[in-house]
Amino acid sequence: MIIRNPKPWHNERSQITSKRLYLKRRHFLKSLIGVGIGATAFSLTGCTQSESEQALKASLKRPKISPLSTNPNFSNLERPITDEKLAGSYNNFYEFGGNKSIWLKAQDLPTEDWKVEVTGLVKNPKTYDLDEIKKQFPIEERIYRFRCVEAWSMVLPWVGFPMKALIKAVEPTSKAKFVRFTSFYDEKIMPGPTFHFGELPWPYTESLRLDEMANELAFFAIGIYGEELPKQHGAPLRAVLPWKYGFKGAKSIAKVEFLAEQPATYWNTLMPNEYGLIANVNPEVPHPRWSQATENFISEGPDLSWEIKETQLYNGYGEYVANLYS
Ligand SMILES: Nc1nc2c(c(=O)[nH]1)N[C@H]1C(S)=C(S)[C@@H](COP(=O)(O)O)O[C@H]1N2
Ligand SMILES: [Mo]
Repeated sequence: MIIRNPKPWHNERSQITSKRLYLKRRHFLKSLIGVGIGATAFSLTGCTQSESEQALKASLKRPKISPLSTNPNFSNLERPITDEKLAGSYNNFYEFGGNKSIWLKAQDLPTEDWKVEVTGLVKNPKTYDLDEIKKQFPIEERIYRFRCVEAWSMVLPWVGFPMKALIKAVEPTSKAKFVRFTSFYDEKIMPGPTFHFGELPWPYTESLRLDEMANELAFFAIGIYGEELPKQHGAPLRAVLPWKYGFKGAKSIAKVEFLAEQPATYWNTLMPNEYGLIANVNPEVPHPRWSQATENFISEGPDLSWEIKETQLYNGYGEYVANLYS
């Protein structure tokens, strides 16, 4: 069993001694190399490695969210929480590029005066800003397992509120059966992946059935590691659906719409032969090009950079969601 400070990010940064920082930095570089991203994580920046590290740290330094308490039902410590710098430099955000090293490019995302329009088949449509969201909804921390369809996985401490709280506020009508999340898009600052030359179905959209959105687990994150979301993680508001593959969790959401019919989504339009709307984590349903039976858990252990683990049905959250799919 690993005994460790469960919330290192709750420490004041100023209290961290230089020795610890030094060890952490060594460890961080080691973990980057371990997962095979050492060469690429910093290669796009055109700066020295230490300049890049400073820039990465700056990108991760966000206003603290307080007061904050961890929901005891989601304090998941059977696996170590993934290192903050590792999680913040190994991302998928295709608007900013097709590899994992988009953190620097993502700093172009304009998050000032963000508005989220909640609209469609609801009694109380409303456009929220971030302050209203923080005031109106019950903000808490939840530590969730995170599983990308590419088979890497992490454990991440999100800060946010359950989607069901938004449902309660806007009151979908009886006609509403689906919800669609639309990410912010501006082609002037979002070059997209270089490996794809055809038309891409921007903006990024994702969708859930309304009963999935109303499930206890479905979460809107406004923060991670006790602070507001860094841009690379999808500031200022993104979806987190821990029983589904990571692509379902749209980043930098600008619009939430309640709909009668199932909408097209970004990935279902682009890759109709991959996973459909549901896309639950399931070891028995392989991707067309790889098995999902195991996952590569990106931990922060000093000896192992990732561990191969057996994939769990619903990513281990069956007690919450299995009844949605009987
Ligand atoms: N708008 C948008 N949202 C997105 C993506 C994206 O490319 N664009 N990638 C998805 C995928 S594939 C994953 S695995 C997660 C990654 O979240 P993270 O970088 O915060 O770990 O974001 C999801 N949300
Ligand atoms: Mo993903």
